[in-house]
Amino acid sequence: MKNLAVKKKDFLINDLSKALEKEEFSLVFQSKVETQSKKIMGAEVLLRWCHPEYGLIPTEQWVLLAEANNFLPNITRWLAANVIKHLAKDCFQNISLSMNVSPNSLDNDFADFVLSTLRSYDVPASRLMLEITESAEIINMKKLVLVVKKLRLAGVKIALDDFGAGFSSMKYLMEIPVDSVKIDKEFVQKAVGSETAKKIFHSLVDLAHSIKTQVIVEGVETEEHYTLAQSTKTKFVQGFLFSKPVCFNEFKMMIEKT
Ligand code: G
Ligand code: MN
Repeated sequence: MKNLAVKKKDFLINDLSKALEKEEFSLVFQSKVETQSKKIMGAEVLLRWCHPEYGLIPTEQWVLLAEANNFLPNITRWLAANVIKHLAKDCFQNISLSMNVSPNSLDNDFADFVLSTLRSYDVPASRLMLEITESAEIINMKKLVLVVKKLRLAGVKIALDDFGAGFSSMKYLMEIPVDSVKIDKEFVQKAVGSETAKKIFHSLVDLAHSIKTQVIVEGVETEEHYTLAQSTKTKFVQGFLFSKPVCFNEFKMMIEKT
């Protein structure tokens, strides 16, 4: 006998397999802000899945199911195509956009798809950033490094996401050539109340800078977090202090005002 949670999970997997064709995914945009000027220079584009019956499903929940059931590569392609379409819009001319990619969806076919879509929309590759998440274990590091090199050679920017939070951050940083690291939100947040955490936060930023990698501080929710990020001379900040993830129209209004 299956319990209700398992039953619900089975339903969700089945529904998730059809969510793309049923157009149940939407995009939200969270500003990335230049640290000193507070000017919006881009956004991270995030996916939201609105289930017809259960409503908004928390991302952590469906991403795990999608990863385990091999739906993620198709969903990631759909996201990439839509991000690039948005980059081609007039209102986004001076904006860069980033998106999350699980390392195991980042294969050669995906890279070719991204590069040909960029070409067909005549969008410079440097306006797209792929954030490699540490959520899944990397199955084939050698292959991943080749794909990352190919994308970077074409101009696409690569970031290491949630840096410092997982077990493999340092290994990833040693093996994968990246343009940016996004320091996991926990570091700036904990740094406010603890001298030790503050030192760790500074060390992570210094480490990234010392290997000529740009830093984006995530999870900036308060003025205190912002002051701390500012003190490290990191280039970009992201977090609820500036904006939560918002729909296209709202984000468009925000960049018009900036
Ligand atoms: O892991 P990744 O960097 O892709 O994180 C994106 C997620 O982090 C989004 O779901 C977004 O809502 C959340 N997020 C963004 N800014 C903040 C913040 O300032 N505080 C918290 N708690 N979550 C945030
Ligand atoms: Mn991210």
